[in-house]
Amino acid sequence: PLAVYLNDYQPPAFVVESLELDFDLAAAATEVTTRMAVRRNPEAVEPDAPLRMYGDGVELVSFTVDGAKPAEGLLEQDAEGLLLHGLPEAARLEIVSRCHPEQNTQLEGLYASSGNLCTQCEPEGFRRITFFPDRPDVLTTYRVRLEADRVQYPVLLANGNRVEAGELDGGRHYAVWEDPFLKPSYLFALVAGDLACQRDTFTTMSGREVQLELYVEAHNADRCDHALASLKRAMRFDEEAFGREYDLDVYMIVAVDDFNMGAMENKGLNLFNAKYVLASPDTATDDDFVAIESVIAHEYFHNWSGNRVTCRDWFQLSLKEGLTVFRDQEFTTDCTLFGVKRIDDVAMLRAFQFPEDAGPLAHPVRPDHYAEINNFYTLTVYEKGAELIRMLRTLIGRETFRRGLDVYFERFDGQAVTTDDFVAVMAEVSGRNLTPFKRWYTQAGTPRVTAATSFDGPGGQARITLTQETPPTPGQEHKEPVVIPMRVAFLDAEGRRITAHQKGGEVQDEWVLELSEGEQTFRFEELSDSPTAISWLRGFSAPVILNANQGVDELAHLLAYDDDAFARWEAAQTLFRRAIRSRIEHDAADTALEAAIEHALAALLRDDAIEPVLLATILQLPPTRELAELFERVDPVRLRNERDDLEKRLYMPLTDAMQQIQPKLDDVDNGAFTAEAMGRRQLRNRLLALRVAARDQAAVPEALAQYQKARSQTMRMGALNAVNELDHEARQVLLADFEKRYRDDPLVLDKYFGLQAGSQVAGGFERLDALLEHPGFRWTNPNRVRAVLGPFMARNERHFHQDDGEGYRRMGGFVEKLDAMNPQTAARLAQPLTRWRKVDTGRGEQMRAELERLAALEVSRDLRDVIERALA
Ligand code: BAL
Ligand code: ZN
Repeated sequence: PLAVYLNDYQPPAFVVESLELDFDLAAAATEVTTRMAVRRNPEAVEPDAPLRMYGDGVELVSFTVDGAKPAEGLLEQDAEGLLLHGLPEAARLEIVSRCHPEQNTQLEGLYASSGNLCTQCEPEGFRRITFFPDRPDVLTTYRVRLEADRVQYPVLLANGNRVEAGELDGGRHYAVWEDPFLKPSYLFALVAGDLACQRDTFTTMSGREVQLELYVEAHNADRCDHALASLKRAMRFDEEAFGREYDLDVYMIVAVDDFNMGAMENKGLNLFNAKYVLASPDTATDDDFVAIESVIAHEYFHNWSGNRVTCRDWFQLSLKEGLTVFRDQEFTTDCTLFGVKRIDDVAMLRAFQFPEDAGPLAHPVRPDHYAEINNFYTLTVYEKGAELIRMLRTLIGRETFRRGLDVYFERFDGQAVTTDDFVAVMAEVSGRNLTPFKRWYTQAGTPRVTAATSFDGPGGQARITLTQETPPTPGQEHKEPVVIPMRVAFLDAEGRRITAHQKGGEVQDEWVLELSEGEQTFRFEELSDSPTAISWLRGFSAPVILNANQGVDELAHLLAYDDDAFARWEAAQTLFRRAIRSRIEHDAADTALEAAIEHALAALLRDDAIEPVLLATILQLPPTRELAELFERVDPVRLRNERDDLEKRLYMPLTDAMQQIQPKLDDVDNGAFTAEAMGRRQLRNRLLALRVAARDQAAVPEALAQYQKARSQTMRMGALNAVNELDHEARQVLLADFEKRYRDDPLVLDKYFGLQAGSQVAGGFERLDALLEHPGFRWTNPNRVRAVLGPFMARNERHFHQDDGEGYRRMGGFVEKLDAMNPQTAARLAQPLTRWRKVDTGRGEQMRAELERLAALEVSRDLRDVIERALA
């Protein structure tokens, strides 16, 4: 496909001074009357350029300029939409157009979901509703009139404030909404439907009362409390932590069944995938509760980072997404315990973003070209983007960073800006030259850092030498060094921090070393003791792969004592990775290493002081997809088997120790939703799963009992997850019960789909077939499709990577089928196939063959873009 380049950016030829949209809504065909006042943009490059209005699948009914039809030849219709030539300095346009919500299975633009009508406009969905200069730097005010059947669509919502509503003849009614804030078209939204409303209020820091309205289907009305409570917590947090206040009188959230993304931050009217709204203890796990709180907060935080200050063009996507992920991470950190949020975020980054950054789809946080922007809503733009913000804060300090954010929001309020603008503000407030830092935005790939140390004994000196290198990525052969803030501390034999100073610096017990060159040495003087261990990259201070060549004893020491939760967890992870690597590379277990790990884990299990949630997190081995990054190419089936075997061997001798903790966790199913309570449930479920994995005979009946007695979805799923890899009757019994219980509850049924599809128990293809035939499955619903195909590719190595290629062919076929309905979701689901170069040659070639088969078909632009990059 043709690419769009950042360097080609030009300001729009026209500004839109105001916009009125009239919708005559019906599922089969909706007529839209678009009235806009346009004026030539003084910043336009060409003074007499035509007005470009994009349109995608929209029928043009009529078009007038200042009340008259444009003269012959002035209005051009092409593949991208409309081009209007010969416009004066200012004009009023009126366009009547038609779109077809019911036929819209792409779920972009205006579409029907469960009998309701709703929209998704980011990034380029607005052009599927009407013709418009649909680009994020065209901001205007919207007045929207919705008219629809009163019985079928009693609720009519759009952005802003409702200024008028009334009944009409013929069983119809209408509502008029005005949004006083300037916004780009991607933040437009409307909803027409039969929905129940749960209400609450929030009083802002300046004392304004905001109405909170959560719209769901009536049968879900009892699953809204958590989302509303989360929203209020997020609103308060944004005031307290970032000084940001909400600006409209009403904040609406609508739960939608069929939704491509997690949620969408449309101004004052968020649309949510129902999965990230609806929760009750019986239907949602603790993880679901946490995820909902985080997504609710994320969309709310966008009101400032994204809506009030938006992106100039889509290359700047991380301007709002990286910053908003950073903000939601701060919020969740505030709600959870002991650094575990940071660990969870790092684990996700490593399992998903690092592989992306090392594969054919690698791209910078601020890409410089794209063929299909839908494919750039990535872990790199979001999660790595958030890491960049975090590093900026580390480099300039918390207070300066906060001041910078205030300046940023104030200065650019109502504007569409760039990541350069953001960094420039941080440079201004800190007085630092951040130009070298900007390489993080323009350079793809995960830097590899090597650390070496030498010591002169007690009271003496220490030297740390750090080197960095970033491997090549597609289109970027040569990489420059980036600015890496490396947080370190030295620990003594009791795990206490050692003090020292850098030349001319103060005595400290923790440092942020700034590595900005290929190699640098940092010197420390007058160490108060000789270090037993070095705690590196504390808090994961930079998104890099670190090799510090630490010995097993040093890692065990960190695991036992480190006061930084990330570094403590990382010590265990490093040990696990080393053991796996040894098994794969030497075809044998390193028994001495594994004995040392077991010993360290045993000590951890005896440690009464460790927080349950941290213990649960540390005990978990890395997932296969993260481990695969340790190798150039690897047989994923073998890797999974080695991983599971290591887990079994490490925990077999520890089953008694694990069982002894259990009585302390017998009361966890208590309906409490504090971080402590959730952490204890997590530990209880982790111990159960590890005992099952370690073949503890007593654990399976305990899992059965836990399931049967469970009063919460967390404990039910804990039991199911524990037995899901067992070819055992217990698994069948529990799954059958679960299916029966939740057959008519789609969001919970998705968990059943995931368990069945993700299990490596023999018969994976038969189970897959059965799931796709299940009455609860629908190809047109992204949640259902993702629930089945996602875990099959992510966790079921045995079947997805079956050596005859059956898994690849099946998935390729499903991607092809889905692409005809929903290209955006299809392109996403195709991504595991793109990793063919990481998989052992025999399998890799079969994956490539499946991609080539797809490439030869007529596929969507979304899918073609992914396939072409994967094969390049
Ligand atoms: N802007 C798309 C959905 C999200 O990131 O919030
Ligand atoms: Zn976002």
